[in-house]
Amino acid sequence: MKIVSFKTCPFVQRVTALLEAKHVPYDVEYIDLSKKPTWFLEASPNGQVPILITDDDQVLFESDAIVEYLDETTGDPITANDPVKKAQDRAWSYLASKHYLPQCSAQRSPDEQTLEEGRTTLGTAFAKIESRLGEGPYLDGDILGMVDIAWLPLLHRAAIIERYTDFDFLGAFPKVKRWQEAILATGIAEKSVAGDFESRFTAFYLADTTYLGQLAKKQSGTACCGPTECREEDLACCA
Ligand SMILES: N[C@@H](CCC(=O)N[C@@H](CS)C(=O)NCC(=O)O)C(=O)O
Repeated sequence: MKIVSFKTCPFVQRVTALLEAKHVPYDVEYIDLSKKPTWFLEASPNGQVPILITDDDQVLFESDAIVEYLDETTGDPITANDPVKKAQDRAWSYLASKHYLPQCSAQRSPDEQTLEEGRTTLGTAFAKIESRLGEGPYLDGDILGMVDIAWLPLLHRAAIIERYTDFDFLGAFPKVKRWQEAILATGIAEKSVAGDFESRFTAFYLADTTYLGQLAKKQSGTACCGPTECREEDLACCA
């Protein structure tokens, strides 16, 4: 099977993280979203990544639908059997995915006030999942589930931002912090992205034009990798 991807897309990462968690092999084809190829526009009804092309050439789109399909058709399902738990897990997953784009926007904030507004928006979601988290290490104990996978892109990106800038979207949420550590310790986050993910991600979100970029510059004393390496229009996924 093949995932059609854009390197910094969180919706793609949710799909690839599930495949990594289930040890399922897959191919990835990266496209330039600023110059979508004709074959992609013909295949993708919403013109967005991810799409999944199955081994018998069926095209699936929308990351929610793709992860459900993949969980049903590969390895042992990690989706709950009980209909109530399954519906609850879907809803907690939706709380994550509906914050992917707000996180992208917050990371591109041009000034401190905009970044703080973004932190507040994301904070409402993190506060809700904080109240849902138990002893851990994962949301439902020892077994990594669909909800953990849905939150992984948010937690992974927050960790990178914190490492470069000391700015922490999760600072007010101790259980979410422990959960972030546990999920990152699985190695799935790194495996689910391209080898140059971090340099592309920092080039775009820690560019000189963003407030986080200025924080990163202060922390390191040097400019971050900027759009001289990666053309900004190639990276403009969630702007
Ligand atoms: N609802 C979609 C959202 C996917 C999405 O927003 N993908 C972005 C990249 S992160 C995209 O393809 N943007 C290009 C466009 O909208 O034209 C899903 O869950 O798959």
